[in-house]
Amino acid sequence: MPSTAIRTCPLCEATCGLELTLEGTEVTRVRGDRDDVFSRGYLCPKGALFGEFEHDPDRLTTPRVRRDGELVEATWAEAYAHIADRLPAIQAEHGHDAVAVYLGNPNVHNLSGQLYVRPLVKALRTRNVHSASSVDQLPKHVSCGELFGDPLAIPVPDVDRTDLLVVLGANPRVSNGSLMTAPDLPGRLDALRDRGGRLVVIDPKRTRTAAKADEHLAILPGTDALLLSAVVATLIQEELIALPDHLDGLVKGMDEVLDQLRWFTAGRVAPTCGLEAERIRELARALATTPRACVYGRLGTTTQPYGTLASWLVDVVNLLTGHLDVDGGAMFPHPAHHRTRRRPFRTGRWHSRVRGLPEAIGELPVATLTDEITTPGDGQVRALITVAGNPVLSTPDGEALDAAIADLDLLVCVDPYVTATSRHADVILPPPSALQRPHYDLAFSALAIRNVANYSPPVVAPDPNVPDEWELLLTLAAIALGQQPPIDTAAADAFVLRQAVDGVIADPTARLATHDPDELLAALGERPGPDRLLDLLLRAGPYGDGFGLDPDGLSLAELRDHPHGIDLGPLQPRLPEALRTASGHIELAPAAFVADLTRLAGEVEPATAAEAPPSDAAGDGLSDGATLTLIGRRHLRTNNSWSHNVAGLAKGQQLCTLQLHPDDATCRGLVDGGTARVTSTTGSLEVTVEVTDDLRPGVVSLPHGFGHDLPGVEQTVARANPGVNSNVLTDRHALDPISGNAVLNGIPVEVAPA
Ligand SMILES: Nc1nc2c(c(=O)[nH]1)N[C@H]1C(S)=C(S)[C@@H](COP(=O)(O)OP(=O)(O)OC[C@H]3O[C@@H](n4cnc5c(=O)[nH]c(N)nc54)[C@H](O)[C@@H]3O)O[C@H]1N2
Ligand SMILES: Nc1nc2c(c(=O)[nH]1)N[C@H]1C(S)=C(S)[C@@H](COP(=O)(O)OP(=O)(O)OC[C@H]3O[C@@H](n4cnc5c(=O)[nH]c(N)nc54)[C@H](O)[C@@H]3O)O[C@H]1N2
Ligand code: SF4
Ligand SMILES: [Mo]
Repeated sequence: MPSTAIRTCPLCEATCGLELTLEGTEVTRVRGDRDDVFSRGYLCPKGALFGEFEHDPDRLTTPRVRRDGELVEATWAEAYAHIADRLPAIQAEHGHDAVAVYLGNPNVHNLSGQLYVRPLVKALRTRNVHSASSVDQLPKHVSCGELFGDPLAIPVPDVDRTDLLVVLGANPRVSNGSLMTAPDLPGRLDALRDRGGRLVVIDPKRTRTAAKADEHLAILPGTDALLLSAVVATLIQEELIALPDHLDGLVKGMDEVLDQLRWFTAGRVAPTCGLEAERIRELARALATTPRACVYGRLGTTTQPYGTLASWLVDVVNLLTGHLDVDGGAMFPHPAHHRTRRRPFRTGRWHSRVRGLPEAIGELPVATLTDEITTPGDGQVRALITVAGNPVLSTPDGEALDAAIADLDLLVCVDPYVTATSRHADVILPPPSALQRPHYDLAFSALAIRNVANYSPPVVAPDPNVPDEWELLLTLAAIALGQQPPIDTAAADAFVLRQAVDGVIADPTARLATHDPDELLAALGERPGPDRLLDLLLRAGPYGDGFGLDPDGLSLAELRDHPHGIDLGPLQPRLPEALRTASGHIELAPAAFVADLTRLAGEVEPATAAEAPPSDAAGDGLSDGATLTLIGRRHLRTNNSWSHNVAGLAKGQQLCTLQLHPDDATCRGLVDGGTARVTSTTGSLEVTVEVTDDLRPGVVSLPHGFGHDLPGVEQTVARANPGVNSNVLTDRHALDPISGNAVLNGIPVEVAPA
């Protein structure tokens, strides 16, 4: 008899509800859950193939251990013993920093990753913590950390109520949204236009989102901060600045920001942006005069040389046009879980050993991991633990990293596949199927355009002989602390819970400050694993039952009774309550940001731009006939590096092509379907050409996450149609200097027939 189960999709940030049909443990059909309070039945091609992701025959079900050079199957005990033999010894001999960690994107889609990676990182006591954040959204964290005092207080566009949405460097019709959790963004963008609203897309490419917009501005890569500065300069010139009433008197540094940005007039910057000045001015006027309007910036604005400035200026523009923390503007979500109040935000609490790059949100830029592995000296990295990451394909200068990790003394990968990265592993620890674990979106409920809470219990009973991902992470933590496996993970979990309870009670902003920790522990009961921690966070959270304070409030039990989720309503204004700055104000003019405006201004002066190193010369992206500017793209049927093995998704299509404008193709003798050689200062590759006028002349596009033909990769479908690793072309020395985020867009390349 088939059974059905309701579950939130873990494959992207949209958090759609899935209705799964199962025969035994096998998913035989997936539909959108029409009763889901947020997604209302929406489903994309990836979600529809959720079952194929889970049942992929290449997924590992037992650990692998390297013996005589070969990655062979091993028992869990053997795999753990292998790690216990080496990991503590490496740290004892070479110091804690000799072990680095890389945390990949799927951790954020996984309750175990969200709750148990931190204990592992703490146990390792290393400064060499890296994650996919520094090839993604780190500039936004740093910008919000400085402005609002909380790197996780990220305003999201109130898509359902806005009448003008300006999208910079994002393609939500394909990505389904990022730092903007909303199922069915295609439908929501249609609805915006149906109610008479306008969508403006600013992107070097006429993307699917741009093609369906009211206006598309084909900006040159890397010039968003200039464009946004010119919007502010126009607001100043035309006296259009009007803060939201409730924020008057709450903003510090406003005069300084205005003084600094006045110079960046539309007339001055427009040629560098590749746009007409008047269109920038019109954009400023439209933002200022539309009562419900919002600017939203995403990946194209963060993975570039001015990532922090662009992220900052998005919020500056929203504030100055009266749209920050206001209905229909950019608003702060209020998720259901308790979030511990952090110390005042600060970057640079430590620096990377080799390049002296500053820490941000507890991590160092992954772009410098190769340097830390290959540069001898005290503190050299000799071991690496990856959890849900594939840095060889997803971080800059992938070839150099590939070579570096091959020489490590120990590589442990927590991953279900033998990938471009984990092929070098000494031990691979595969997590169980997503069907066997509970799901709750701690990260994405804090970025959602409505306040929603939705819990999914495991669909398939966990196998008692296979560790769940949280057990695996706690085992690694215990090993790092010198314990010998087998580890009592229930005891380790009790310790983690005790710390979490103490943390909640110690938090002066928590509702439970006067509670007795033992009472809370007793109320949470004896059930190790993420459910219990989640229950604590929900009950202590703003809508929670407060362990008796509000009997009608939220708890895990309450969510279990609502399998389609609980809608907690539209976003509400949250300032000043959500501010965590020391001053209690919005700090609009962080010193480092203001200082970086000098570099930005240098992009405008042709004489200065000419002196900048090529990787920083983003403003000079206008095609000079020889050098082209490379950007990336996503496809509806991909998910970073790890969806290409799902046969039903890939469908044998050639998705990894170099897209370029017909004029750029013709003058180089390139034809559609032919092969081009693409060369940057870092590397070179050959790739199939796709000629399209979707790109503006001078800009070419190549997706990331491909390149699955390296020796040893065990992804049969992906290998058959491997594509190329675009990060062979990206430079690990090209960073946004404030955040340390890698520059993955706007790469100067030469393109010629192969
Ligand atoms: N050039 C270029 N590079 C980019 C980007 C770009 O636009 N251009 N985008 C960047 C962005 S935004 C991101 S987020 C990064 C992503 O970079 P990564 O996070 O390094 O890469 P993913 O491809 O997401 O790899 C995830 C790995 O997690 C494994 N995995 C999947 N599910 C689970 C699970 O439940 N548990 C565990 N333990 N493992 C799991 C997969 O098998 C895969 O090996 O790439 C970045 N790199
Ligand atoms: N189908 C699918 N969905 C995904 C993913 C996936 O791999 N596949 N990955 C997920 C992840 S990890 C993330 S982080 C999100 C990302 O979500 P988005 O940010 O929406 O995704 P991208 O398609 O990378 O959009 C970036 C856009 O920026 C443009 N761009 C490049 N350089 C510049 C520039 O300098 N300025 C401006 N204005 N635009 C520029 C590119 O042309 C591109 O259209 O998507 C998520 N969703
Ligand atoms: S849009 Fe994202 S969350 Fe929704 S079904 Fe597709 S992959 Fe899953
Ligand atoms: Mo990402």
